[in-house]
Amino acid sequence: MDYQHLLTEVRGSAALKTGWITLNRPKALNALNDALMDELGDALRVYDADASIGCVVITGSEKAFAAGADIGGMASQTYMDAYKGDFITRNWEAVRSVRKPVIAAVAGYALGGGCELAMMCDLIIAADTARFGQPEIKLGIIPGAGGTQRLPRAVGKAKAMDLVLTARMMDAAEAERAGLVSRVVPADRLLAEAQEAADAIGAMGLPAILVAKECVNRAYESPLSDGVWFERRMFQSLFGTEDQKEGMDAFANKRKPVFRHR
Ligand code: CO8
Repeated sequence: MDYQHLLTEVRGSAALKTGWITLNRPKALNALNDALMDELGDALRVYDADASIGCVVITGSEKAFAAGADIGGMASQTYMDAYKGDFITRNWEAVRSVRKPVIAAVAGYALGGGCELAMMCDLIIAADTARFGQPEIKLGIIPGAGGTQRLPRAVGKAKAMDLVLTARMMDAAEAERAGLVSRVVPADRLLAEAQEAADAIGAMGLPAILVAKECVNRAYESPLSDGVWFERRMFQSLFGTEDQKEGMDAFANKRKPVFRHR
């Protein structure tokens, strides 16, 4: 895939490979604009449709995962520009429609839209250099791609209010304590750690991967009783897969499963 603002590469040692996407606007600290987000949506759709891929990793540079939406591109917008041009909504939540797991590997700044992009991913692995924040209030605006909604769900109201209202940044250790990130690793281990997590996922059967992601995400969209009901039905449905037979036979016979992803 050939993009202006992204680098893409397929890597990994598991049966299902990993589709890597590196945000690549280094001079603007990977500030997000429509062109980049259109490309990101396209790359995600290509990986999602590729049967050899089990997992996607989105990363940035050592200095910035993404320092937010492109302020230069926003500065002169009027309400009508934003509304009619479908600003933010156009392709900015493409990550949400991906059925395979998406890992954000975050080093440096993940601010504003960058933090929101990371939060749209399924799990965040952070370098010890990572800094998360929703500093939009300093620009006279508020988060516009889920920051006021996903941050409180991830870290609770107290910290979310703190970050959104004061614009202060959270370092990686605080973000891990607060539950925003899954793991924190030394910066020079970040990409290897993300690949190891992706390989662990890529060793599983795809039906269970997709169903597991769907069920966990359901926890954010439904009351507990509905979510538990949905999980039970999805759990039962996996007994219709060859992978369930293979996984349990492999366990019984003390061998590694060879999943066929069906
Ligand atoms: N937009 C455009 N350019 C940016 C951005 C940005 N968000 N952030 C940094 N840059 C540019 C700088 O202008 C600078 O360019 P130049 O060299 O041409 O002057 C270059 O990147 C390097 O930046 P700095 O010199 O400022 O680097 P520092 O190390 O001194 O500071 C900071 C790094 C702290 C990250 C600082 O750049 C900063 O505060 N950036 C802005 C952070 C911010 O306010 N982010 C929120 C933006 S609003 C937003 O995200 C709305 C979200 C809407 C939804 C999005 C959905 C996904």
